[in-house]
Amino acid sequence: MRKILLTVVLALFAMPLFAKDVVVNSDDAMKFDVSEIKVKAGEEIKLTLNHTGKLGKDVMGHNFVVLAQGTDVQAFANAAIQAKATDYVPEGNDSVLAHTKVIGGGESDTITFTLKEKGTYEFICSFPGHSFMMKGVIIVE
Ligand SMILES: [Cu+2]
Repeated sequence: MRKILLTVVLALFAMPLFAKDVVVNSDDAMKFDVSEIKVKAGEEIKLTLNHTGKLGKDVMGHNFVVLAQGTDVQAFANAAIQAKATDYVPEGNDSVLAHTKVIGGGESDTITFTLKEKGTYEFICSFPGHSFMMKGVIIVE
């Protein structure tokens, strides 16, 4: 009986009381290793973007940008090209729900964010020319 109780208590502690950890790796081949991320509505997401390559952020920089549902991704990516000073995230753009900074080989960045509404959110790397390869979806259930 006591053992069962202990197991139940441990199981409770093992539940995601804190943020959901998501790790996304990117590389010199202009790829994310994840194309689909599933989370629950309202849960805090702790997302770490790693760059496992060797190239610097000026030539092979990557970021992770979460876009609002219904965003015209191509139009956003085009606007982002102009925003080098702000890590290719246009300032004051309502489409951006969360983003990391731009990182180069060997670097990482971690962000936390929450998606409250169920649905499908697109994510991209907004470094010029990368979004057609570096993209995926966050499915919020
Ligand atoms: Cu990139």
